Order: sequence, then C-alpha cells, then structure tokens
Amino acid sequence: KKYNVAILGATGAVGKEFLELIEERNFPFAELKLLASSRSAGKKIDFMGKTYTVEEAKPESFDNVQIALFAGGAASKTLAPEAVKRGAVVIDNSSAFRMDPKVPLVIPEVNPEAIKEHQGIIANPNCSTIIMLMALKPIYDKAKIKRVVVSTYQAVSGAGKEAIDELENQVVAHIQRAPVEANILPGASLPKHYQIAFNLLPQIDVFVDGDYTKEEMKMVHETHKILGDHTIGISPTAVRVPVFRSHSESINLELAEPLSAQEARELLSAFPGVVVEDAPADMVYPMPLLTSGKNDVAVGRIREDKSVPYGLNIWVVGDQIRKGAALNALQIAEYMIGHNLV
Ligand code: 11C
Repeated sequence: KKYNVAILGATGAVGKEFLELIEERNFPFAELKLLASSRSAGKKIDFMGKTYTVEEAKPESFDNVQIALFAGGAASKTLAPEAVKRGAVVIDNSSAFRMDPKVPLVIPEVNPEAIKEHQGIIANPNCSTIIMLMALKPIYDKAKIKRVVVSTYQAVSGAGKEAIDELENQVVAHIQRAPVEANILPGASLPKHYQIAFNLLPQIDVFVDGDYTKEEMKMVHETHKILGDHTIGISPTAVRVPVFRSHSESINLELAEPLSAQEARELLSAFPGVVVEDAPADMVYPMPLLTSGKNDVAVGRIREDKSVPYGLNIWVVGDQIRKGAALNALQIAEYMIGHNLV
C-alpha cells in the first residue's frame, strides 16, 4: 500500500533530509506534496526523477493527504489541527504540541507504544532529547536512573541555515583579517548576538525558569514524558559550538542499581539505532564529523564514575537533522504503517 504524503517546510534543512530519507528508505508514497511558506512557494525541487513545485501551505493543502510530515516551525500550531481535520496523521517536529497530554511524544526505539494513543498529531521530541534518550533507554531499563547531569555541544545547523552561513562567514572573515559580524546566534530574535567562530555560546533559545534556557528545560520535561518517569533528576547545560552538524552530549548518570562500564557497553551495543565506539587505547570515540549524515547515535567514553554510588559517564553524538529530526519522524510513520495505524 502507498500513501499520499505532504512535507511542510520542504525547503529547509529538515525538509531536505525528509526527501533524502524517503528515497533512501524506499518510503511507500503515492502522491507527494511539498509545502512551505509563501516565501518559498514556486521553488522547484527535483526528486526521484520528477520536478515538484513547492506550494504555499494552506489548510486545503492537506485534502487527500494521509501522512503529513511537519519539519517544524511556527506554522505547525495552526496547520496541524487543519490537516487532522482533513483526515491526515501529522508527525510534527515543532515544540508546539510536545507537552500536550493528548499528543504522544515518541522516539520509536524508546516508547513506540505511545503511538497507539494518538488523536491525529504525534510529536517528535527536541533533537537534544532524542540523542540523549537513545543512549539512556537501555541503561534506564536495566538499572533505573536517579539523576542525569548533561552538557550539550550543539551544532549551528540546529539554529537553521542562517546560523550555518554565519559560522562560515565568520571563519572566512577571521582568516581574511576582516571584521567578524554576528547577527544570528545565539538566536536571531534575541537582543544581542555573539561570534560563534572560535567561541562557545552557553545559551540556546531564551532564558526561562530559574535562568535555565528553554532548550535545557525541553530536555527535562520531554525526558520525563517519554520515559513516563517524573522522578529522574535532570540538570542540563546547553551550549552552541562551532560545529556544522551533529550534536554531542557529555552525560553523567547516577543509577539506582550497579552497572559496570562493560555491562553498559553491552546494553548499548544491543540497542537498535545505537553504535558503541569506545576503544580508548586506539583513540576510538564518537565525534560529530564522523556521525554527520549517519542514522545511528554513537556512544563512547563509557566509564564508571567512582565519585558517586553507581555513577556512569558517557559521551553521546548524533546527527540532529537525521535521528534528531527527520529520521525519527519518518520512523514514526513507518511504525504506523507497519502496525496499521494510518
Ligand atoms: C537547536 N535543538 O539545536 C534546537 C533546534 O525544539 O525542535 C530544535 C528546536 C526544537 O537549536
């Protein structure tokens, strides 16, 4: 069976990744509609031997669509309910519906059972949450997790195409001894901007509760919802780094039960979508240049932390546009197809 598919945000980084993955995974589509804001409408996209014209997304765009893949952005909030009204299932990459109790928040390897409860919209978690939980789930199932201290090293592509251009332009300006301009990061709509080239920015998104950022609090709230466990203490620091693609995370865990580094390696190796790259003697560990364009989340630097009872340190790296966004959403769609849920 084949499905009529619409991609909202088809011209952005996540939209492009949707197209690549649809081809790569042989996703069973019949009709394909590429939708975007009026700014991008009219653009032509060549895909699998056909030229598509990007259409402006409107409520009627979802007539006769069965699967709507939303790349993320402000349009989700108004258009997702319109698509559902017209009979589509929406897999939404924005943060608009993630904490809505009626909306499942899903990583297919972690909590696929939640998909069955959907009422039309299924939310894709934030990229930093997905990459962290791919590594935490097998450890959590075996030894429970009491506390997580996580520091992220997030690539500029997480902040969009303009942020990628900004890093590149700043590097070139630096080499040419020209003035370095900063107009986008830490966030285009923020009152101040700082250089990202040769720098680190300890702010992703706006500050919210208790001087944590919104990105940090997403990691807390989304983890509690996905694991269905609000008792886990989570203390995040999210940092933007001058890397183009793939988010990295240094994660310190306090477990409820003992788990050796070797047991953790075995559990992680057996978990679908995770690869263990951990051979210190050979200098083997995950790095963002190596995971970019790949589907698996890589885990390395697995060490027992003797400073607390049942402590464990891990280093996790994943392509946030693939597993952190487009791939995860497409896997949700594939699960639904496989289980006759669409
Ligand atoms: C970043 N994690 O790297 C963000 C981008 O809630 O889906 C994705 C924001 C989200 O800046």
